[in-house]
Amino acid sequence: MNELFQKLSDAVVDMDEKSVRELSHRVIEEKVDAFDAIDKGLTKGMDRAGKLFEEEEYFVPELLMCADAMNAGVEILKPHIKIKGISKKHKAVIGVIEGDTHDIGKNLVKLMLETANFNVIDLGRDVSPQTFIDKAIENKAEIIMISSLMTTTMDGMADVIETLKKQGIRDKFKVVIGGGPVSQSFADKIGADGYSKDAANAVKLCQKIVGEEV
Ligand code: B12
Repeated sequence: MNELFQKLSDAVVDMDEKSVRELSHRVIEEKVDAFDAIDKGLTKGMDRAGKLFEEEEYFVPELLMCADAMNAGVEILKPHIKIKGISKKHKAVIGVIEGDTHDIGKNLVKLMLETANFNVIDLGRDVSPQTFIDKAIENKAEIIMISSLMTTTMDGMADVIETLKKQGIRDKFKVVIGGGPVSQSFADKIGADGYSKDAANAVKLCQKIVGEEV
């Protein structure tokens, strides 16, 4: 692994925004892959911070500072990501399900999709099932993308699909889900069209869904 990735990951864990900025500029100068730097460096650091939170070594303020450090790096690297894009702009709506305010992962998925030329409408967090549907209709989106980080909120994803069925419009949209407690078997159980464990694979999945595999 590139030593810069490890350093980026460490700097996120250390809440060291200044180092994250410097290292991100080095990534660009040294022509290291920007996407890998986000995926294997910054995101890895956020995952490690998450584990420290679970071990009660870090608390909410620390996590928020880690997230700020991670985002500072993402902003610098974003314009340098090279993903083979799709030819025309397919539309997706994305949001975090009702009751849930964890949006770091959702923001990364959105960023990667936009880099691949998707037109992504961000509904934010704590989004009700009906809002997902209303916004998808309003924006003529092809894909509804739902994120959930909590076992207590993930059933809201099933509500989106059930409501689509009740309203007779299930076949108008592809529903793609993701987030910590979500799995392929959960996606199958609720009848979602796709699941991805991370942002990189979410792009491949959506490209496949719109029939523009690259
Ligand atoms: C950061 C964090 C926070 C931050 C959130 C900041 C923010 N703006 O998002 C803060 C400190 C605010 C927070 C608050 C809370 N948190 Co919290 N938090 C976390 C933590 C540590 C990391 C999550 C994260 O950002 N990971 C990094 C990102 C990059 O990864 P990710 O989200 O998984 O996303 C990737 C993939 O999952 C996927 N993906 C994500 N979404 C989607 C969507 C689609 C469509 C697709 C295809 C893919 C995809 O791609 C992403 C990128 O690769 C997790 C623990 C963990 N290890 O997950 C707990 C965790 C999720 N939190 C938890 C809890 C309980 C809370 C609180 C209730 C705590 C409290 N008592 O106040 C509140 C929640 C308030 C609310 N109602 O939402 C629990 C949830 C437990 C459960 N019930 O399941 C966890 C699991 C910690 C734990 N073990 O206790 N939290």
